[in-house]
Amino acid sequence: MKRNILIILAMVMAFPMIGQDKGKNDIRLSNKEMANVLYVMGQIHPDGFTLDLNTMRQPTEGLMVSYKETQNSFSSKSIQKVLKHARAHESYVGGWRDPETGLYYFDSNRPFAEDSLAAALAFARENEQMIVYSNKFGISVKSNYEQKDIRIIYDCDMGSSTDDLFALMMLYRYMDMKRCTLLGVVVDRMNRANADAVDVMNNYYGYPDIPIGLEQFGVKSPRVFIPYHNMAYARNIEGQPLFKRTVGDDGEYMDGYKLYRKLLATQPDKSVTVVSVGFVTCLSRLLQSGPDEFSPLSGVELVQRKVKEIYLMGGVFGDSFEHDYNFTAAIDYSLKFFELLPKDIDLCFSPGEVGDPLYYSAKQIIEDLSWTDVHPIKWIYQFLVEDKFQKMWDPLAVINAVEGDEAIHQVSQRGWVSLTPTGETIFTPDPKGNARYQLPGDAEWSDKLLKYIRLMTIQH
Ligand SMILES: [Ca+2]
Repeated sequence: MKRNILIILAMVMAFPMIGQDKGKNDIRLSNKEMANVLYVMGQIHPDGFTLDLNTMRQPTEGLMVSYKETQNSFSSKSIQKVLKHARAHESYVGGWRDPETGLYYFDSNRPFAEDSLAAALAFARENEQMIVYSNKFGISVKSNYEQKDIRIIYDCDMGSSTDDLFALMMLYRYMDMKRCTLLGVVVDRMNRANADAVDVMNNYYGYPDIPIGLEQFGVKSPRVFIPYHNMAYARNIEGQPLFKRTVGDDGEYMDGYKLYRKLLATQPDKSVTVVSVGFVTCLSRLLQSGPDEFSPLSGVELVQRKVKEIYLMGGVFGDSFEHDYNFTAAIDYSLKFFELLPKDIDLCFSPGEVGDPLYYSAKQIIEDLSWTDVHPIKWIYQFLVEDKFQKMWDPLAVINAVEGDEAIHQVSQRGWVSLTPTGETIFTPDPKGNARYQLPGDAEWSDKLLKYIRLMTIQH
């Protein structure tokens, strides 16, 4: 009996990465022997483990959610109950140690495919579980979030870096999970091709009717990192358009600031969250606007009444010497934005240095989109760039806006931010201030955040 347990443990330890062998194991263990194995597994893996009882392997793919029925099963005594449940269900047992109490918990797990995060989260919520665990990425996704009425206008400089596309992808995923409503997308980089790219994304991700606005008088000839503006017009070998669009070649886009006015006018007071990950040109023109067909209010009055908070990708704070791009590239608009913005609107800045370590390589992007041959972001990496990486700056503002400060490594104390004519952002601490900024995380935090974004990429 002892020999069997030792053999099994040696297998589990020697081949933890081989999870594909679905055949049942030849060595059959009694409940008592299996309980011993699980107990020892817990001792060997203080940070947790998952074991497929059929293969005696630790799975390397899939999402895991614990069943409510085996909740609060800790110590060796409860293993039999967990084992019985697991054998009657999918035969997965997980173990983890609660760092607060020091108790080691065992539970019966239900597996989900790695690309079924929304379903796994829904099951976790039904089962009152706090997390969904990804075997592939080794990260936990919080499931016990509060479902809030978050109404977002996403304002981006689509058409240069691909992080704007990934941040938009995250917003669709959050909508799939009913965590926010995307009211509209404002493109603050001129050229209708950039708005057409958003039209493609809306259609690809199943939200074809989200309105799109486009900047008409913004930054002249801004820097372009990856010239993907022709993505919307890609065709297959037969000459047919690859991607569906709603607006199409003949349609028109409303001026960006006008779309802001139209959307804000119909929203409840203090209900709108703006996520601005490009230039603030449309926001600046909105603040300078007067009454129109959508609202009798001036731009400043409309923003003051309807906008609750703004998450901004940009700014340089603390010891960082990095040059800010988003504010300085449109400095006249940026100065007006800071001057006119009502002081009671909350601001949270995501400086470049927070997203700098989140390198999403072209190879990983292609790999994570291997579930399809035709995808707008994949197209860019297949045909325009081969080996560039992309720093995931913009998704950090989106994650913060939807999931709150706890999803970010740390945010600064409150204060006021002002902008100098040379583009410096000056932070003055004050508990009554309207602004805070994200602080960079350590390597482990950055790695986990990138894996979280990758997990969102593989959903479909
Ligand atoms: Ca951007």
